[in-house]
Amino acid sequence: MKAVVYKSTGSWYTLKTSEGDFVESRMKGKFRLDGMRTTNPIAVGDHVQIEMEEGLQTAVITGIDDRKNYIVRQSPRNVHLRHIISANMDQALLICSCKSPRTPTGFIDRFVITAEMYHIPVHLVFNKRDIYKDKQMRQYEAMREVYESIGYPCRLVSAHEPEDIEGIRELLKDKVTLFSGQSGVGKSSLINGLQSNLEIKTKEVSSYNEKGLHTTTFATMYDLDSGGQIIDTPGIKELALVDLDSFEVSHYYPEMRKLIGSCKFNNCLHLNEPKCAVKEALEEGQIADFRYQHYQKILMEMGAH
Ligand SMILES: Nc1nc2c(ncn2[C@@H]2O[C@H](COP(=O)(O)OP(=O)(O)O)[C@@H](O)[C@H]2O)c(=O)[nH]1
Ligand SMILES: [Mg+2]
Ligand SMILES: [Zn+2]
Repeated sequence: MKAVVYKSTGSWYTLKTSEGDFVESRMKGKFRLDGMRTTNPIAVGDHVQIEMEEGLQTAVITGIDDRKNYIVRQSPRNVHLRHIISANMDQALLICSCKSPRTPTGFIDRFVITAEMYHIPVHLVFNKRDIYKDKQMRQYEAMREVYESIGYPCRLVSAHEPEDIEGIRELLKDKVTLFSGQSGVGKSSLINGLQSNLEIKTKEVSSYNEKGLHTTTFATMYDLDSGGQIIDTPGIKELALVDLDSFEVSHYYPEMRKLIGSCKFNNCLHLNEPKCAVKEALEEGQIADFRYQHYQKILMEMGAH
């Protein structure tokens, strides 16, 4: 029988079978996919084959399908290990806010770079519009102009506004969507607004929880009655860039990617090289200053200059 992974906590997985039943399940044998060393061989969103256990309510996972995509982070305990956050997503919604808390554009840029690496389309959802003043509205408009021009649709919402929730519902219909964002921006509130019977705790994130136990960082998939699935990722504060070479970073900047062939040097890092098409575009205002500043910062952290 086929099934999809909805939740994984250590060695047990909650699956939804192709017949629509939820079943607890364990893994049989070892799987290693894509030659990657992972802390979790099976992740939320994975499509698996299962066999029911004789006389029990549980199942064993006997196989796993190839992934359409997946997103990983570095294991906090071992730099060589990857933790697969989730697999087989159609899109990601990055929940942001211009207030309480303000989402830094550096955080947004790292997220969209990661999504580009794994070929996951991103929508930026700015929540808490009900508490924005003119200043925050201007900040939102400025970000929207930049991000929409490079291919990331933006929308302004409030989790308290039913019409806004309905707009998001349309966006999610019949798709598997990763919900991400820093804690406090309103992910749980939005998910509860979309599907009230889930009653996910809001304001639940406490720092000592995140440091101590890893149970709070497991992703969970939820069905929407209106069609589609949400993958909630509590506890993911920062998506550090992993498995990325300094020469590749500009490939994951859509506004730079199209210029790379026009640089004089084919190994141009777009930092101080002469006749660099990226620097020229920056000077002409075709690339946003803050986007380029984050690019410089990321390369510096990788030791590129
Ligand atoms: N004013 C306002 N507050 C919100 C909105 N969405 C969420 N909040 C509040 O922000 C806090 C954090 O929300 P929560 O959903 O737990 O954020 P999460 O950490 O991203 O899951 C809670 O106190 C919510 O009531 C919104 O659209 N407007
Ligand atoms: Mg939450
Ligand atoms: Zn260049």
